[in-house]
Amino acid sequence: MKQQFLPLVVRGLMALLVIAFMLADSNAWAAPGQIPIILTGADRRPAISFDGDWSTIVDPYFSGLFSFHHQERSDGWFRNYKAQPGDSFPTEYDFSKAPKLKVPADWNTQRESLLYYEGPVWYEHDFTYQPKPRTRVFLHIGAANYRSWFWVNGQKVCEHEGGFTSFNCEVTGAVRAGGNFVVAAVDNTRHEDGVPTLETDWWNYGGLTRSVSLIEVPEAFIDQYDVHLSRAEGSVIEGWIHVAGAQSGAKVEVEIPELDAKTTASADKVGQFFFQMKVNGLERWSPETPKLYKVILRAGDDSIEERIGFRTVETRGTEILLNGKPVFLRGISIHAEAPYRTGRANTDKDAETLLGWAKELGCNYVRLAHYPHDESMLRAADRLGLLVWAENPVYWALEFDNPKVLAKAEQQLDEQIGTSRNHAAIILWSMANETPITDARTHFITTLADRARSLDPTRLITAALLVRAEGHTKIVDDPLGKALDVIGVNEYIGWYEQHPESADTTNWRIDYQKPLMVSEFGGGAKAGLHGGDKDRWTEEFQANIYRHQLGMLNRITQLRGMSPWVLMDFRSPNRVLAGIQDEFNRKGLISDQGEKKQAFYVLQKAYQDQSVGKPE
Ligand code: GCB
Repeated sequence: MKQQFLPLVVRGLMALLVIAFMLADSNAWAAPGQIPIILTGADRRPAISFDGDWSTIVDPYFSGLFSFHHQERSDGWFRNYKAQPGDSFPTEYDFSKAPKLKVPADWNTQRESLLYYEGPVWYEHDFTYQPKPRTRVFLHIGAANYRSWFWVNGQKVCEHEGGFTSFNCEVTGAVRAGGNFVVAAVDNTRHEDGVPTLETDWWNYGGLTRSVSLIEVPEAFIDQYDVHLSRAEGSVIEGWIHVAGAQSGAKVEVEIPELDAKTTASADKVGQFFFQMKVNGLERWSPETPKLYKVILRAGDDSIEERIGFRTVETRGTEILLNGKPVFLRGISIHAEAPYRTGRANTDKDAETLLGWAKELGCNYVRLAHYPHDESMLRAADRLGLLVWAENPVYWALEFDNPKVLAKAEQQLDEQIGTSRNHAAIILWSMANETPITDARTHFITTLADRARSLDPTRLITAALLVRAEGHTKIVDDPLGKALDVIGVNEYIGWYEQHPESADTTNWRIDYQKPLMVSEFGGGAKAGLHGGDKDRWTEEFQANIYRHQLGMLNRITQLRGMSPWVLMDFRSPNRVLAGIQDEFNRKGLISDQGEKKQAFYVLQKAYQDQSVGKPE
């Protein structure tokens, strides 16, 4: 009896261990008990770039990861096995013979057969490496849409969900001296419980859409930091630095050479170093003077050199104050669609083109819709002096009553704020776009808003709400407004409802004494198609919408800004009208080939004359 019992216990324990291992492995994000590493300013660190051609295999049935009985394979394609003479089994894949795709880029616009593809694609890249003592190594992925799995030399290093934020897989124990390889599986399948979910109005570009690199850091290293101007005291720069693996008694140093300012700070128990330093002669960052300072952060053997602007943003009643002064946000909404070539935007040149057009339009502000944009876009906004509404992909009808979906949205929010928090340009964190009004939704997004506020109390929280109508009155009373600092509303008078002229007789009732932004309005036009004001799809029709909208918006005394929809035409599978849309949302002021439509000039005139946004 006893003899039988012991092996049973052992077997039970072993089974538990296997289950624990499987659980840990299925969430291989980070070792159990460890928080995944978010790297602020990853692009400021020296890195070994993995950008370029990767070998790729399109795998619609995911047979590289799952066996014929749908079990995860131990001999999956992540092993990058090369068939040997005399093997007793066939090897039915070979990365060295597989076609290439460029990284960073979506796959849809690189290969005609992949334009509509939704499913897994395998990527493989060889590299040589020399491990260094006392060094931790991370694979840094700028973005992989939507789910992704990574292996280095056949060893799984992480998996990730969310297509628009960067993440880091620790590979310290997986890299070896000499030849190495990294294999990734990226799957852009849409999911009901995804963030975003099944329905969106943009192309589901898949792949390693942003840069991939290898980043080396010392054993104790700066992972996150926040350096900003104090709202309370105008000449105090404050913030914190977090050092992963900080030793007790360690110190950090913050220096801004141009201001002759330097301070040191000691760690608290969790490796966070808070600091404050008084500075003299600070030139504040603003759209008129987008001054950036070199900021050097040092912690033991680690250091980072940043370019940071200093400004404050807050609300007072229905006003938005930038550096203590009321500001009107003359904006435009922008998708991360690459100008001229379509596909996902991801280069400095894309950012310069898109934001250059926004400047030409007379903007001081852009809404970067509907997900976190690339770091190059945020750096360009800092340089060019464009205030930014930064948005998470909580778009339309998520499964708001599903706690797993909330966890996914929270993870993406943490990654977005953690990586982007030092951009002076960002003044608004947007929690959602056009969500259905239900209790579950309000609870879900309020939870996100609270989280964003606690992660970053220096900025304003907003969301793009839907409005309802009673007769000629548009009413803004969505209960979510309570959770916001700035109310955003989308409306399409003259396009999805009524006529452009209907705007002239529309009144607005806003049930919140908070700043109001019209975060979207607009209409579609095909560049080069002309006709009368009443001919839908012509440039004249679109321009007419803008003229009437601008008149109406000027009567909303609480209005503090606008970001019409949208700067440039973008691909959307919902837009199928042949000869006009051809799978592009045509509400751009500029076509995807860079042609400016008449409405561009209507808005430009209003922004340049500053005839919109008259003070109350
Ligand atoms: C909206 C959405 C945006 C769409 C736009 C449209 O309200 O927020 O994502 O693309 O309307 O064109 O219908």
